[in-house]
Amino acid sequence: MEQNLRQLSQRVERELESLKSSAELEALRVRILGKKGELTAMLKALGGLPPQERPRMGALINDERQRLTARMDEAQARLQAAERLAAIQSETIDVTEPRPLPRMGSEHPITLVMNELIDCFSGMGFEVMEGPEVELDHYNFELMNLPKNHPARDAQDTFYMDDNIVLRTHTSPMQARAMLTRKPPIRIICPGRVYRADEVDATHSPVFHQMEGLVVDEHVRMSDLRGTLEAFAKKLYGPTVEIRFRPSFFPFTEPSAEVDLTCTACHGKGCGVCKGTGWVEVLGCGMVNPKVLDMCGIDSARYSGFAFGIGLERIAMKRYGIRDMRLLFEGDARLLGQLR
Ligand code: 2U9
Repeated sequence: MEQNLRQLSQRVERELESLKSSAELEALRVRILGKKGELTAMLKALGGLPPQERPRMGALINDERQRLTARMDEAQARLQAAERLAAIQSETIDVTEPRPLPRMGSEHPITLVMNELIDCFSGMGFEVMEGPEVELDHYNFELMNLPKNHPARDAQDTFYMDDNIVLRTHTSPMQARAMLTRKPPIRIICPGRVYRADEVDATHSPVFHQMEGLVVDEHVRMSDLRGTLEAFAKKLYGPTVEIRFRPSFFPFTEPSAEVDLTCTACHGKGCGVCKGTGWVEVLGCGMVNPKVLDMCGIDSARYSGFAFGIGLERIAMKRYGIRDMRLLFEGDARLLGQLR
């Protein structure tokens, strides 16, 4: 039995040297030291020896068990360390490896133009105010001097939710709210989506964007309106651009005007863009109708104001050479990607 023990011990030593994984080591541990293992079997076989040999042989087997246990623990520590290192190396990320760029989003041309206009008017001391797109008839029409029988309220132009609620047809109701809740001086711009029951074509859409501006204070004059719009035009299109006012009519302003800028494509000489006139219409404006001031709680005997309205689609289409308004609403990434 002593010889068997020595052979077992040498065999286990050899196997310990050639182990490749901690799983193999565990299998060896079970095969030698486990309940049904080879060394355990030797202990069980002690009963077959003559009684005087049993204590010495028993001690030899127990010593060998302790020694092998220690050797296996050592091997386990070594194998586990190697396995951990291999795992770390295989999981290392090469941060220098080139990879395809993720698809980037881009701002919509309307957003680009809106932000540009907000920057321009903020620089002149205007504050941005936004409000609801679903509005009371009272704010959208009545306070804007568009009484119940006014042609601009025609069902063809307005989306009525019910008798009193509409999708706002302009951002003016926001300015009415400002006048009703604040005291002059008021200097605000109201950008946002507005709705009109128009058929879709290259220049019309039932939803579009406006930015309206309102200034109310003592002694506000038409020359203030002109100076403000001239500064806006030069900031947006450069110092050589000129503006001209043409008389117009809006129920909420009196007097009213439409404003043209010199055509930036031909610098006023006349071309296809401006249909040979040298001028391009960009916005409408006027002095706030005193009736509107009074209905909005501002004393028209003391205060006056000017207002303007800019269609953002028109500016964006000119700025980016987009000929069909539908392109602005279709969300085709190929269009948006070109303007990044
Ligand atoms: C208040 C009083 C007056 C806003 C104004 C216009 C002229 C105008 C158009 C421009 C292009 C609409 O989007 S568009 O089609 N707007 O011409 N808007 S004056 O006047 C106001 C606003 C608020 C309290």
